[in-house]
This record gives sequence, structure tokens and C-alpha cells, in this order.
Amino acid sequence: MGFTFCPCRKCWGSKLDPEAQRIHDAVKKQLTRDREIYRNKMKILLLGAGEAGKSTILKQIQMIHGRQYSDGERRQFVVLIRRNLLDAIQTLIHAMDQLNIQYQDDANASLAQKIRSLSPTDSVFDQDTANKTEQLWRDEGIQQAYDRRREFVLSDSAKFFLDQAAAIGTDDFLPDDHCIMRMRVATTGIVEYPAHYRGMDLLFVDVGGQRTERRKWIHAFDNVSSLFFVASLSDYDQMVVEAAGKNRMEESVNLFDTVLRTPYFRSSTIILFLNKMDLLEEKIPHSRLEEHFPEYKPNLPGSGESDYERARKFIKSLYTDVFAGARLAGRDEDSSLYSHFTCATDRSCVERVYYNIRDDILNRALGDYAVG
Ligand SMILES: Nc1nc2c(ncn2[C@@H]2O[C@H](COP(=O)(O)OP(=O)(O)OP(=O)(O)O)[C@@H](O)[C@H]2O)c(=O)[nH]1
Ligand SMILES: [Mg+2]
Repeated sequence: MGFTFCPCRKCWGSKLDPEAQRIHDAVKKQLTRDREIYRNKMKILLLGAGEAGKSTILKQIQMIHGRQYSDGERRQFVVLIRRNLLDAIQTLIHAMDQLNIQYQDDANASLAQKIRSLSPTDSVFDQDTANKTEQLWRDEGIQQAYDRRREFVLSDSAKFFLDQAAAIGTDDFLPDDHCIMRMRVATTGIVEYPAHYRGMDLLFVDVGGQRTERRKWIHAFDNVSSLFFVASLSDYDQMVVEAAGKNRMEESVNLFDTVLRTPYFRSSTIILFLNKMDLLEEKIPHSRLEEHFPEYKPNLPGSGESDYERARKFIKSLYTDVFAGARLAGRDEDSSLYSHFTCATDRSCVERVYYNIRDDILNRALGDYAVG
């Protein structure tokens, strides 16, 4: 039987039988085709649990790449922001019943009845409703319910919108960039955002992080050059929206583990965004991390390290430990994890981190295609 020499450097000098040679040639041909297709393209996939901040980070990245919102687009966002506002106050009204909290003022109790009956799809969120919402938000009872928000599911941007309820109700309200970053619209399906940089076509791919959305993720796993995993630092005392009683941070860490063990990403470099550091800093003095994660040892006074810094380190270690475990269980030795603390609603913070990683991931992708 005639043998030929394999032409690739790895098996230089070894002989292949004709069938192996045929497969080898076909694979090489496919690789060359792929290399041509993807030479100037880079796909960056964002994964993470629901509400971690994936879409917000992407909105910032799009703006860093020059995207600007027109007045027409901003006007379309008004409806969504008013819906966020109505959802926030209705959630608090519902929580008042659940937690058996009384309104400070009887007049506010009847206001609450009116607001409770509004449908989020109605376009009745006018100035009068906005004023009533603001009045209710100032009620002592509603504030008590807000302080107990970890006992129910309330959007992280609720306070931001409730604090400016009356302004949001005015006819000429037009959200600025910061307001757009605080808006909450759960992603459904797979959403792609193209961008260009250094002659490369970048394709950012955003997916929905809620449980029902995750089964669609597989459709976005092909040809990923870089994987961003987004995790919230402040969800240690919150429950999963889709599964009351399940701790959100625990769910996110488990999800990270699953992603790391997915064969598609076994050798991928992972960029971990430990997001919502502003909310962690705000929350840590009031809500004890050790109540939810008993392994966490709070800071001792006089040690020179704040509780916030210590909590950040601890949460980061939950993810890095999982990465180390996945490595032991068969992840590629060369795969790396880079983590960054972020506040996605803060442009300068995302800019700093993104500039830091953009050239790196690009050089790595170019390096990959240079091989062979
Ligand atoms: N304060 C604060 N809010 C944030 C931060 N990141 C995101 N948010 C808010 O958190 C909410 C959820 O953010 P999204 O970007 O929609 O989260 P997501 O990961 O895309 O969620 P899904 O689409 O459901 O998977 C929005 O209201 C954001 O404004 C942050 O760093 N700080
Ligand atoms: Mg999203």
C-alpha cells in the first residue's frame, strides 16, 4: 500500500494511508476556507444570567464605537422607561400587601389602588399618573417595602426612575444617555451588533440570560473569537426572577461553570465582567454577604481593607475557583481568564476596561488565524 507524507508541521515525516490523507486534505481545505471567511471578522459573544448587565455593556461599547441615539430613538425609549417606572411602583404596591406594611397616609392607599389597576401595555402613563407615582414613592410605607426589596424581585433601576417619576411623565421628556443605560428590557433571542476596528469586522452577540432564553444560546456558539461572561456583584441577596427562592449569585456561578465546561469554549479565553460594583458598594453596609455565603468572613475593623473591597475579592474568588476547577476537569491548559470590575452604567468605566481588552483580543484573534 502506498503512503504519502503528511505535509503539516506537527506530523512532519509520518506517513498517512490514502483514506487518512483524503480526510487530512479535506480538513485543511475547510480550515483554509474558514480562515478566509473569518480572517477579518471577529465574533464576541456575551453570556451571563438575566439582568447581569450584558445589554448595558453592549450599549456602552456601541457608543464607544460611535453610535449615537437620534431624538426619534429616544422618543421610542420613553414608552419603555414609563413601563419600567410603572412596573417598579406596582411591584412595590404588591410587596406592601405581601409584607403587610401600612401606607403612612390613607390617601396614598387609594392612590395605590388606582395605580395597581393600570396595565403596563396601556399608554395611560400621563403626567397625572407620574405625579401620583412620585407621591406614593415618598410614602414612608413604600420606603419600608423598598428597604426590604431583597425579599421580592425588584429591578435594580427602580429607584433611579422613581426618583424622577414626575419628570418622566412630562410631555417633553426625552431620556439622556444615562437614562437609556438604566432602562431595563430583557433580551429575547440572539441580537447582533456589528462594529469596525483596525480593519476588522467585529460582531458582538447578545443573548437573553433568563432561564427560558438559555436554550437558544447554542445557536450562537459557532466561531466565537472571544467570550465575555457578565456577572453581577450585587445579586448575592437577590432571588432568581424565574425561580423564587433560588439565590441569583449561586445561579450565576453555576452557569459560569456550565459555560466553562461546554466543549465549544474549552480552549477559549474568557473575559469576566464583575459588574454592578456601584450597587455592591451601596448594598454591602446594609445587607450582610455572610448571611447568604457563610464562607465569607467580613472585615475586621482596623485591617485597612473595607468591607466592599473584601466582598469584591470574595465574589471574584467564587468565579476564579470555578475556573480552576474546570481546568482540573479538562479545560485546555492554555485557556486564560481575565477579570474586570465594572459599572456598566458608567461610560468612562466601560471605556477604560474595553480599551484595555480590545487590542488584546484582536491581537489574539489575528494570531490564531496566522497559525498554520
Ligand atoms: N446601577 C447599575 N445598574 C446596572 C449596571 N449594569 C446593568 N445595570 C442595570 O441592570 C438592569 C439589567 O441590565 P441588562 O443590561 O438589561 O441585563 P442583561 O444581562 O442584558 O439581562 P438579560 O437581557 O435579561 O439577559 C438594567 O436596568 C441596567 O440599567 C451597573 O453596573 N450598575
Ligand atoms: Mg440583555
